[in-house]
Amino acid sequence: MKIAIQKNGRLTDRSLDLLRACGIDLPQPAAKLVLPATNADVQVLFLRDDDIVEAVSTGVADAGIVGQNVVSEQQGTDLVCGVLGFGRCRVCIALPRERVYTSPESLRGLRIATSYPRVLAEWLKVNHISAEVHTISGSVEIAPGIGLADAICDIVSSGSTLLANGLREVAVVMSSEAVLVRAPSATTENAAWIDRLLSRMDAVGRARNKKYVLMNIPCKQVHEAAALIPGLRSPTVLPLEREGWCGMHAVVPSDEVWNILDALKELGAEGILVTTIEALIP
Ligand code: PRT
Ligand code: ZN
Repeated sequence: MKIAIQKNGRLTDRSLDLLRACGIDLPQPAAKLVLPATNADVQVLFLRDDDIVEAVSTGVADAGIVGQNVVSEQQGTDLVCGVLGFGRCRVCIALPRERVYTSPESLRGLRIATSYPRVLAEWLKVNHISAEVHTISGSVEIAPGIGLADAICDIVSSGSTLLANGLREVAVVMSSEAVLVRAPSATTENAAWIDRLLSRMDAVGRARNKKYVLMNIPCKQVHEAAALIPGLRSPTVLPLEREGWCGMHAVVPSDEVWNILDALKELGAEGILVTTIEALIP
């Protein structure tokens, strides 16, 4: 199996981490373009993100990890088989701070600079706006300042780049995150392998927002504690050797752990362990 990921960019580390968390052992990448796994018949191909959709659509790679924004621009949406929950951003239209914006109508007749001409043209069409789309390959955010355009359409994540260039976001053209793409020519066997990879990726994604909480608690408090840590189906409750005490375990959303710990302590819980989960298969 050949899996294409970004060689050197925002998605590289998270893509490698995800493949490793799925159980594919990958050594530290050297300067090479191909990295073989040490425990499976898998090779990771390092490409520019702009080349991943083509590599997958032509079958050079069996699968790839790339931003939905790139996939949409290159009209590869049919190749997407799953969303991966990282690399989140949005493709937005931004205007110089002083320019008035009330609705997409405010963009009529403007020159809009972008590296996403197809995605932008589609949005303008849906909104029945005619505007001039200027395709530029980088540094889009400086285009209005140097008189090259009236507005831009570019990727935004925190918004600080827009702010630094005197621009403000006025409309979201698309939301994006990293996705898994699959070769249309994949054999049944390869397609099944990629399906398994995707379910492992989902399991890793689900586990990322969860912790496993274990504790000892007086048995008479188990019912009340179960309301705090309902777990997936129900918490696990086991009798302890010491009479009147139980062991209790459950999966808990990570962002609730802090508040739940205090409440469990108040119920008399002791020896509370909070651990990470590697994968969660429902
Ligand atoms: O060299 P190669 O072609 O492979 O990389 P690249 O430079 O084209 O892409 P890269 O590494 O910048 O981004 C890869 C993918 O990460 C994108 O296609 C998106 O799917 C995703 N992503 C997530 C982002 C951002 N967040 C992001 N913030 N891609 C780019 N940015 C840019 C943004 O355009 C702005 O200029 O980062 C800058 C800072 O953003 P703010 O809003 O946080 O200031
Ligand atoms: Zn790129």
